[in-house]
Amino acid sequence: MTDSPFFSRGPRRHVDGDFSAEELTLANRNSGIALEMMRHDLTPAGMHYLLIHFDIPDIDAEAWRLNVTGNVTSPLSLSLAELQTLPSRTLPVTLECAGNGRAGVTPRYQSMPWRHEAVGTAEWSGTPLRHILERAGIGERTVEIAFLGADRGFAGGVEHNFGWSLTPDEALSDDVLLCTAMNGTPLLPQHGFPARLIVPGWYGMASVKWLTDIQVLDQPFDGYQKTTAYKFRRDKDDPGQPIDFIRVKSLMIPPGMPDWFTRARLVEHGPVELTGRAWSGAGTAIAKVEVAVDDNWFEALLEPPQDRFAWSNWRFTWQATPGEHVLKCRATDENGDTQPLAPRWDNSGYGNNAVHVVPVTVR
Ligand SMILES: Nc1nc2c(c(=O)[nH]1)N[C@H]1C(S)=C(S)[C@@H](COP(=O)(O)O)O[C@H]1N2
Ligand SMILES: [Mo]
Repeated sequence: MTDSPFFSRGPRRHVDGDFSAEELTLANRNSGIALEMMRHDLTPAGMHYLLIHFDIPDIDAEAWRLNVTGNVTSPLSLSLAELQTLPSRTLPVTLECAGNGRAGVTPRYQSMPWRHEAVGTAEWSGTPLRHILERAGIGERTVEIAFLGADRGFAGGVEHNFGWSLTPDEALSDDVLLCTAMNGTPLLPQHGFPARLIVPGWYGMASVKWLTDIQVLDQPFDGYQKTTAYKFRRDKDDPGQPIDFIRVKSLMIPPGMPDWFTRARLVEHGPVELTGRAWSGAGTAIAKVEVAVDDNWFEALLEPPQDRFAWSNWRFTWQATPGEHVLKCRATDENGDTQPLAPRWDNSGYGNNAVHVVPVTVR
């Protein structure tokens, strides 16, 4: 981590109302899922949300190497072809950005202004990371394993490559994959080509894209994203709590048809099939999903997930009557954690898992 005289902390602050040009620029670079595409169990790659902090690096797959260094018996430098000879697994995984819902936290922290759309589920294929770590032989005094991407830039006045770290126990799970494919095809440049980490059950920041370096450390990783950026904080002076697992959440596919500009919804009266997705972190299953019509709550029908780390489908038939209505959905997971009715405060707008509210007009 290099402190830099350039781009020091900058003018980020908490605001109400209008979005700044900086937020607009980030919103144009980092697209979200169109909520109606939650109809698919697997999100097509072109509809999966994107979060790219710096620039998408220009990587030549032939020259690319994955270097494993530090506290290991045999440092490695693997080519893509060598990586692809290792045992492979495919897992459907729901990824969500920790900043999803930030625009709903008031006052709003100036960053990527996500509303609801920073989520998607893809089938990720690659080798369980443990095969690489076992080959390198991690030393006994290992405290953390750091993962660095090829992308470099500034945040909070600190110049760094995007990076994250896990403890050896976390990294040696058979579910943590070093992926070279998404939905059965090579990674797109924007999703981390040629290889990325997928850490199921964690918010997206752990799944480092454009991976080039694995550093086995006998002390905690000092990377900016881990030590500074991704912390739950009450205010800027709060040392904060580390962000890890995805919080329980559900979203509804907005029913009926939209008004182009406002996205307001018009629904025909009579039976309306409401449907959506629910998920939680750390492989915790969803126990129930409830739907509210004008604050009267009903239990929805919950389908089993495709897999432990993938979202579940839910549905509920609503007898829609003419007039204005407010629909909501709320998930509860097997730990008994449930979504709050209003956003919880976080200084950077992280982890907002408040219920999804969808106003509709019925004719
Ligand atoms: N190298 C690198 N990895 C990264 C990021 C990044 O900017 N650079 N963004 C992270 C964040 S915050 C999220 S939410 C996920 C998003 O993955 P996706 O763009 O493939 O959906 O990637 C993570 N991995
Ligand atoms: Mo993210």
